[in-house]
This record gives sequence, structure tokens and C-alpha cells, in this order.
Amino acid sequence: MIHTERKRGKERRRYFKKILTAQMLAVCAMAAVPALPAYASVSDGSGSSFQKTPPSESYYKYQWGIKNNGNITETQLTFKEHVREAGPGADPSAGRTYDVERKIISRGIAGMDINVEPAWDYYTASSQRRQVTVALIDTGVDFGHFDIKDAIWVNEDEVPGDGIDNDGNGYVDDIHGWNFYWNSPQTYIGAEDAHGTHAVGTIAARWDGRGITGIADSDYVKIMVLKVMGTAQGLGTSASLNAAIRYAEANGADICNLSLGSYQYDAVTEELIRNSRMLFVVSAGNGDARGIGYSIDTSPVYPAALPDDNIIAVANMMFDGSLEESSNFGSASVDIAAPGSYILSTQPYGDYNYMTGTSMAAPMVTGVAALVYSCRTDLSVAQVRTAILESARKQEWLAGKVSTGGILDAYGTITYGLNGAGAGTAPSETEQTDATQTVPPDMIQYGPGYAVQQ
Ligand SMILES: [Ca+2]
Ligand SMILES: [Ca+2]
Ligand SMILES: [Ca+2]
Repeated sequence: MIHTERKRGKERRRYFKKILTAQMLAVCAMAAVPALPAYASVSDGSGSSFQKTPPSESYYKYQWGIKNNGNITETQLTFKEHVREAGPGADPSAGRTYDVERKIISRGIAGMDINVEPAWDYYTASSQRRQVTVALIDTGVDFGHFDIKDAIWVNEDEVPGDGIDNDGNGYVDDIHGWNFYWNSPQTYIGAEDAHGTHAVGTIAARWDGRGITGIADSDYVKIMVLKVMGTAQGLGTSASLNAAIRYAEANGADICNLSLGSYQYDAVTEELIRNSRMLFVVSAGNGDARGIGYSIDTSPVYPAALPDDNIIAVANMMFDGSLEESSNFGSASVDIAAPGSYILSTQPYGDYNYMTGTSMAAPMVTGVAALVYSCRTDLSVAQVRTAILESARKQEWLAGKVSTGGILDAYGTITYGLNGAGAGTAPSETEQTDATQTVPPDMIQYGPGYAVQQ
């Protein structure tokens, strides 16, 4: 079993309020929760007929969003403090003991995943392929990581490092994209680029039998790295975001992943998105300062809440098939749910780690969009969007939360409009709490709820 531990619960809040607050701040600073991979063991569960590699990837068994065997659990730790009467002269702290109670609060449910294995079978059998460029507007990316280096877009018309804008696109030496945060061609800085590096792995980590498995085939799907956020807080400006969207559009991107948001509406951003031929996959945001998801229909975060019909806004599904409690939602603004909690993917310095948030759910949708667009050459990106939304597997618990009422289904998407496309159901219960947001910062950010005040 994979065990992940998340400390929450009333008992703990009562006794460890200060600690919890400190952890919340730390979580904001890291933007997505590096989950605690305190797994003891993992049952092997694949049985896929897919030939190309996925089940042979060393970390495949940890990628529940790709293939959920029900072998992951989340444990709640409850602390109870006992204070005994200490004898005269004793250390007052000596009488304090804590009972730690572990309770499984969330258990993986087999099949609650993006249903991509049969989609890979379809992809492998298909003879149709086209190159797809995905613009990742995010932090930078460790493009040297062995599992994603082949998935990085290369500007073939640019000569790196010669100080000349060889292709005349206005950017000097932009070989993999551009760093709009520092206004430089350096699209990888280091640890501050963990967030973007994680997204690339989910979308297109190489099918090489090592590390993790990306959803799309890195032979055909290439990620353009457009760094708009920097610092440990993952902050950036709307001006950078807008410049990055223009760059993506001008340099041939088909799909644009936006795992970021702001409370502040920007008319230029909306105009750029509305007039773009790209498909925008946008994270819905991760709740308020307490980590409780809310409706962005009434408390909008942008660009997820924009009404434009080339946007897919994505909520975060837990491995038990519930909506993650921190995930924002909204039946008008949010379209679909996808796995986003305890997602294992690539990290700077050749590493891997778990992260949690709608920032991790959006790349799942982007990966499926890229996989499908690369092999369904009969579809436009707009039709791929329709295919994703109409193939969503309906879940009772998502009714009224996202417009499709369903979760991402790769097989349904890749077979959309063909014979035999189908959808299953696996309803589950969840609960949601509406919450008020804090004052909007005039910044874009990828952090939980985009709620950090700066
Ligand atoms: Ca150039
Ligand atoms: Ca050059
Ligand atoms: Ca791999």
C-alpha cells in the first residue's frame, strides 16, 4: 500500500493550532504540498496490454492518476495530549505525553483515474501522428532532467548563445522558450522551477522504462518553456503572462497550460485568450487561506473564471474519487475534474516528488489533449476540447460543481466521435464548504488558492 499522511482534523487543530498555521505558511511558500510519501509498500497491480512501456516504468505504480489500483491511502493523524500531575520539583513538561491516532481517511478506489491505458492502446495502433507544441506558462523547467529532456521544445530557427535573434522573433537565443520573469533566454534557474518541472513530467515524461510515465508521447509532444513566475512563492505579473501568451501564439503553440491564477481580472489577458487559436487548460485554484475550496463562479480567480470557449478549467480529484477539499469549483466556470492530489512527477536536479493542487490536475488535461491532438489528426484543438468535455465520466458528486459533472477520461476523448466510445461511472461522496476569499493580490501565482498576500 502507498500511505500518505496528511495532518488534519479537529483534534489536531485544537492542540496544534500554532504548528498548523506555520505549516500553512510553509505550504503556501512551496505552492503545492510535497506530499509525504511515507508509503510502506505498494501492491503491483497493472495488467495492461499496452506494449510501448508504461507499466514497466519504475514509478508507474505510484502514478495513481494514470492507473488507480486502489493501493494508495491517506492517513489522518490525531494527537491527544495527556498531562499527568508531576511531583514537586519535576520538569513541568515531563508530565506531557501524546497519543497519536492514525486513521485512514481516504482510500484509493480502483478505476478512479484518467483511463489512459486503453487510450495508449488506441494511440499505439493508430498510424496517424502530428507534432504538437504545448506552451507551459509557469515557472521554468529543469529541461536537463533525463525523463523530460526529450519533451522540451526546441526553436529550430534559433542558434543558442550567439547573442543574435536568428529567427527574428524579437527574442535573442530563445532556444526552449523565454524567461519573462527575468527577461532572459534562461528558462531554468533551479529549485524555484519545481512547479513547472512537475507539470512537464505529467504531460510528457518519456516512455523509456525509467522514472515516471507521461501521458503524451514525447516523440510528438514538445513543451515550450515560458517562465513567468519566480521566487519560492511562485509569483509573477499579468504583464509577463500576457507577453508569454503572445510568444506562444507567435511561435506555434497549439495548447497552453496555465497552472496559475490571480484574483485580479486583466482585460488584456482575456482579449489575448479570446482571440487565440490555442486551447487553454487552466487550474481552478486551491481554495482559501485555510485550504478550503470555493466556487469561482461567485468569487472568481482568473483566467480560470473567464467565459471564453477555448478554456478548460480544471478541478482536483482525490484518489478516492472525491473532489479534493482544497479544490475550487463552479458549475459555470470550472469544466472538469482530474487527478491532482499526491501526484508524483519530475523535479529539478533529476529528482521526483509528489505535489498536490489543481496545478497538478490541469497538466493531466493538457497531457490528454496533447496525446489526442497528436494522433486524432482529424480534430482541431477546439474539437479536442469538445471531445474532452463530452467524454467526461459523470460523477454524482461533481454535479453542480463542474460544468460537465465529470472527470477526465482519456479513452473517451481519443475515441470521441468514433464507434465504441463509452463512459463508465464510479460515483462517490464528497463534501464542500463555501468560503470567502482574501483580498486579491495584484499578482498571478500558482500557490494554494492564489491567496498569499504579498
Ligand atoms: Ca529568436
Ligand atoms: Ca541566437
Ligand atoms: Ca520515463
